[in-house]
Amino acid sequence: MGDGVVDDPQTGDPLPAAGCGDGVAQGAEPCDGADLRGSLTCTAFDYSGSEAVSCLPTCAAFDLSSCTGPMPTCGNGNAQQREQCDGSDLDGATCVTLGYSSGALSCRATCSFDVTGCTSP
Ligand SMILES: [Ca+2]
Ligand SMILES: [Ca+2]
Repeated sequence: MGDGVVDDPQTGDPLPAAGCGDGVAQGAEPCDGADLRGSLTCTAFDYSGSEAVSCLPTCAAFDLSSCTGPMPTCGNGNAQQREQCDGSDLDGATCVTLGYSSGALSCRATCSFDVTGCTSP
């Protein structure tokens, strides 16, 4: 107490500082490593396949690259509902907004972000 470190109210032990890569989704992070704020599968994002969802290394968005099966509205060029993107419509996202330093963000045929063109921080 009083040392500027947030203590766990249950145990009194210092909590790890918030940040990406500590494996705990805090603050604005939708996910961090294996912490997805719950057990999520692709069906939660309207895919028909029930593969497991993972997290981008930047903690800025879910990694839906493993998701298969059509989304009801994927392919019409308009990112809507649970689609991260659709065709050339990236819904305003860029590599930078996803936590990368630069690069060209693209969209998979399955309407999830393709960050392979992004440069890591
Ligand atoms: Ca974190
Ligand atoms: Ca769409």
